[in-house]
Amino acid sequence: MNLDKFERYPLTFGPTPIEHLPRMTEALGGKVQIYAKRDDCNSGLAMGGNKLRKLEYIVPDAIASNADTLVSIGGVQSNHTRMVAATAAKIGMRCVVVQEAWVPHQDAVYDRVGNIMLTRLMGADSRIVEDGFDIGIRQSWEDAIQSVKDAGGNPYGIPAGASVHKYGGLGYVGFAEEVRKQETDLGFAFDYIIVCVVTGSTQAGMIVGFAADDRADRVIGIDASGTPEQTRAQVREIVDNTAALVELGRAVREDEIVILPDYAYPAYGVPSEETNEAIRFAARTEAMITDPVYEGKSMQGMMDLVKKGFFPDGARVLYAHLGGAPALNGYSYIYRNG
Ligand code: 5PA
Repeated sequence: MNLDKFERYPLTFGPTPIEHLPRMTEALGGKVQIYAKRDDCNSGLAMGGNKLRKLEYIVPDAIASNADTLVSIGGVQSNHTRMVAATAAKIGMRCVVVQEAWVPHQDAVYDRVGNIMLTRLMGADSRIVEDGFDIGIRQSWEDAIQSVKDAGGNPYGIPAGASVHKYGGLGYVGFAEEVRKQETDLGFAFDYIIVCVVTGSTQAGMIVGFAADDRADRVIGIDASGTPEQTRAQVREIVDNTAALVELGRAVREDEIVILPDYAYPAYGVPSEETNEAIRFAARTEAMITDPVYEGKSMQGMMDLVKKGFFPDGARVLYAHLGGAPALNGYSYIYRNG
């Protein structure tokens, strides 16, 4: 496997810490050791998160294309569009982001706070449209790309979550390589990795990266899209494309792609009571802040799997914390009493 041949534009601090979570481990019965890899603390750019690992491999291509404007898409409280806005500011490009109506919301300030506020603060042209949730290629995004051209600019398109971009999977191949190095220092290997999955390139990159030492099926994707067939198909596509790029040297089998659909209910962007309990649990045991759209659902999934005995006694589980806390501000009514 060869990741080093790809140019990487640094946007992060470097390798992210892995920490043991002793109070969470204890509260979940003490038989499964819980660790977190803190990609939520990976950068000084606008609170960081998983998208920066992906964007590090995309920026060189954007610069090489002579673009002057990054154009991307997400929901109103998208972390991804915040990260694209941050990247554009950092590399001195303009930024247009389409923010679709992916989530029904109650808070009056939902479209003023959290991610979208930071996005606007960094100077991005944030365009709210009415289209609903869909992880695929969107007309609204293509229209935004065209609008930059019409205004005489040179756009560089980045699809939702930077996922179906040709280099979208590379960043999380790097994550797997980083974990392998950290495991050498720690003196043990993790038995499972828990990751939230929606647009797919985070998990797809991990699958390819961990396929190199034959443990891709230990990457447990917790779907938060509520459209798991579409997410799985997108993961499959990104796995194949990324495996070819890094010359994995073998095909990834269907059974090496593990995505559990059981925790996304009632819908994308809407937390269940169990999700809210998981968010409170992580906050109260470890002061680890998770959000109602993504990480709260993967936290809920991990807790449920521990309780159900999915992991054998003594297993070491690595929770990939991918960021996303700013969205909590759009859900203040739910957490008004904690
Ligand atoms: C997101 C995605 P993938 O989209 O790569 O599967 O990652 C899921 C994910 N955790 C997990 C956090 C904090 C995320 O932000 N966010 C999207 C966004 O627009 O923010 C792409 C959906």
